[in-house]
Amino acid sequence: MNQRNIALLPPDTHTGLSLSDRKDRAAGIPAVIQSLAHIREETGVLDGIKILNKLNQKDGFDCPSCAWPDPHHRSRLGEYCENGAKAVAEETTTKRVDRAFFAKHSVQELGLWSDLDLGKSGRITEPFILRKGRDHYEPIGWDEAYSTIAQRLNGLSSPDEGIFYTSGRASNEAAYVYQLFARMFGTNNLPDCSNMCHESSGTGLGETIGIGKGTVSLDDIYAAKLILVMGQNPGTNHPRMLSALTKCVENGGKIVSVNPLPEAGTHGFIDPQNVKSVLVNGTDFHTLHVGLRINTDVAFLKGVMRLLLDKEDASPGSAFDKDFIAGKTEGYEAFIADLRNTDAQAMANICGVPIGQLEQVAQLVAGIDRIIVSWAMGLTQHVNAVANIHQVVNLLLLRGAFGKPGAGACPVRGHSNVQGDRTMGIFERPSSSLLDALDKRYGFKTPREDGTDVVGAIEAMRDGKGKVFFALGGNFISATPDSEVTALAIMNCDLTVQVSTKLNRSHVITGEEAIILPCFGRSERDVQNGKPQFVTVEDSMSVVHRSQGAHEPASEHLRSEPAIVCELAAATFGSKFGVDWRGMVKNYDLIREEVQAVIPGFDDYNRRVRQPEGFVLPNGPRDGANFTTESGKAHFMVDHAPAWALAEGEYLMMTIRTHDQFNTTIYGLEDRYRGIHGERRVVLMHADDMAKECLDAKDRVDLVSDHGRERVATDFFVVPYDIARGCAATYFPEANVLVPLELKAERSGTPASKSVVIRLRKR
Ligand SMILES: Nc1nc2c(c(=O)[nH]1)N[C@H]1C(S)=C(S)[C@@H](COP(=O)(O)OP(=O)(O)OC[C@H]3O[C@@H](n4cnc5c(=O)[nH]c(N)nc54)[C@H](O)[C@@H]3O)O[C@H]1N2
Ligand SMILES: Nc1nc2c(c(=O)[nH]1)N[C@H]1C(S)=C(S)[C@@H](COP(=O)(O)OP(=O)(O)OC[C@H]3O[C@@H](n4cnc5c(=O)[nH]c(N)nc54)[C@H](O)[C@@H]3O)O[C@H]1N2
Ligand SMILES: [Mo]
Repeated sequence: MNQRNIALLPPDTHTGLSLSDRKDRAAGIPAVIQSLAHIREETGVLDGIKILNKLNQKDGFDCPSCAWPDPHHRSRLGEYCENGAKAVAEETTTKRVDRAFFAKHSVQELGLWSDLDLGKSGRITEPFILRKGRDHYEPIGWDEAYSTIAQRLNGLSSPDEGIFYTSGRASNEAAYVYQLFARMFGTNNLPDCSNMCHESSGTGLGETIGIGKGTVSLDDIYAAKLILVMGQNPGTNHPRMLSALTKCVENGGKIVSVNPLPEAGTHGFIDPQNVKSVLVNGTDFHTLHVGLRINTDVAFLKGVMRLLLDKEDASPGSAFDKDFIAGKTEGYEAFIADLRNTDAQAMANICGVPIGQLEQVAQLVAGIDRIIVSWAMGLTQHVNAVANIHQVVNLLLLRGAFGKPGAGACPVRGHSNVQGDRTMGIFERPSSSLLDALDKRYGFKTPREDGTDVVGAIEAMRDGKGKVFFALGGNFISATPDSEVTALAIMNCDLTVQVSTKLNRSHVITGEEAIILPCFGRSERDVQNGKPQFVTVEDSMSVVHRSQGAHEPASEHLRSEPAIVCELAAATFGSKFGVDWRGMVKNYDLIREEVQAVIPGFDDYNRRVRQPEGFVLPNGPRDGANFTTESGKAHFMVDHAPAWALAEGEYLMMTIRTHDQFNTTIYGLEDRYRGIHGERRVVLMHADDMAKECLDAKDRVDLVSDHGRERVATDFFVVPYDIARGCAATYFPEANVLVPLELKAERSGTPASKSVVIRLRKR
């Protein structure tokens, strides 16, 4: 147990709140000004522009921000957005966390810093170790670091006491060798950020269409007649999606947003790179905004489908694609029987919206098959999140909206290579076909028992069953639910290791001993054995392509992620498995040859990925409505719509991102589109609810969640906002302390961080 006296939570100090009107259109010139301001401050103007010119270009590097795909024709003016530029500024900062930094600041002191200040301290320059009983990190050589970790791992009484976390920025090459390393070590304990993110999408899609991935391409977005954007804030989190939505609207498509908040990017877009767009104040997307309550999407979708059924009854063939349903699906009868018992008005009441809005959506849906539903965390982070995905698929199946241009399911991934990491085998519940392929290739017996996911890993560490925690990127402490519980769990470990670029809270709240292994960022040049290397990634639409940085690394002592994993494997296993780990480090083509031999869809990997646009992985449902379920048919699913049931004084809280952060990395304090400036400890509430609670704007409250025991997030400002009544919104990660570990999605295990019941306590 780490006995250091470290603050378990970040400080609750205030930075100063000011409010302005919210925007109903995203981007425009302010976006350009903001990107340049971050680049100027962190990187310097000349270097910054040079690096940005390589961002998302065919010969350049993949943006480390989101997983939105690149269009065929890349703009030479810049194929990136404001938040991509901020991510690059953050990575290419000229500030450094070096020996002098750690000599000056103890971990106890760093524990009192905000996430913003920790992140802004700069790039880590060499490996560091926090030895048992010491309060300061000290430098350690790479070889000693590897052998220390290997020794600890080899000393565990069972391989399952090792936990190997991955954040979704790791390349395919790093991810492949990492999962191989963990399985050769003897465990499937491979939790990843996906467990907290799109796990519910993967589970829900797998159960219905047989593949846990989206089924659309960018061309489909351009060709769609209707896109339902559900539980997603693309203006902030996937800004380049707005260019695609603009094309859709210009081609006559309609956009409906379904969200408790009216987010700027789903209402309109001013393309800052297009003079005409700036002059005419952009493109209006605003077909319809359904401002439903949090976690009422099942009710919304069932209500719409009930209205479609009424249309179909009144005029057969007008609302359902009967041929598609008969030929391609099963479970229709049970689904329709349930729908007949569903009252559309009751569903509208649960959502807290007029039934007329559901009728409008049903009207838009009936008669067209070019329908796409896109979604992100608003659908996946609830207890019944998997049901949300089922109902999305049901709607698409009724219209036969699979395997056709302009149609399909579009879960918009978060981290830039989170989808690729899964394809490479980062999964705590691997398929037996993957394990069989590994056994065959390497002649060893892979562990067959499922490993722990994120929540399971926290429980294991809390209960003394997880002893060495290794993180390939990310910020486990701040990203996970129940911050105090998680902090104590991590502190219960013997050793925690972070492979990272920048400092974060996971370097401060650690096991008894802690090691930091600093790595290259995406934008940086990776030369091995005198030869420049590239890595590969998979975007949200299953396109696998190259990423090659060109910028001088932040320090000469950094290593690449594939090199770190391979060196660690060599130190841990010696020559045991006969794998040429060091050979793979010298030439990443050799890693890709391993991938090709084990993972389906990667034939001729090294040649195909050198094509300027990479290649697209096979996807049955997308490539002709060939569902990859056991029966070959897509399944209609029956799910119950949870009632809206809160006691007096209770609110349902979602934790969301501001416009000025990447997950736990805080870029600044501006939530520009929402008109909230200078402060992150805010709780957004409807004015009527505030009046009910006798609260005025900027009043200070503690937020209390009573799930099993009392959890408190202290000192938040109340902000009146255009949010559904009965709902509240706070920012992630400040409010994670309120998310109970045991509150998670059924079957996918995703923390329900958008469904936390809270009360307010006035200060
Ligand atoms: N700049 C930037 N880009 C990012 C990230 C970032 O932090 N910053 N993070 C990346 C990652 S890892 C991810 S996963 C994605 C996240 O992308 P998003 O999912 O867009 O991010 P959130 O801020 O969590 O927003 C969720 C949205 O869902 C809505 N919502 C919440 N609950 C419900 C509900 O019950 N029903 C419906 N219909 N809507 C609901 C919220 O109002 C909000 O608009 O973005 C990726 N891209
Ligand atoms: N309450 C609440 N909690 C949430 C969410 C929510 O909406 N609400 N969202 C969840 C979601 S969707 C996700 S994906 C998770 C995110 O969980 P994580 O992926 O664990 O967290 P990040 O904040 O993305 O990780 C940031 C850190 O990654 C490191 N890093 C940056 N670039 C690199 C790189 O190139 N290589 C390496 N090795 N390290 C790098 C830096 O040190 C940085 O501090 O959080 C989840 N937690
Ligand atoms: Mo995510």
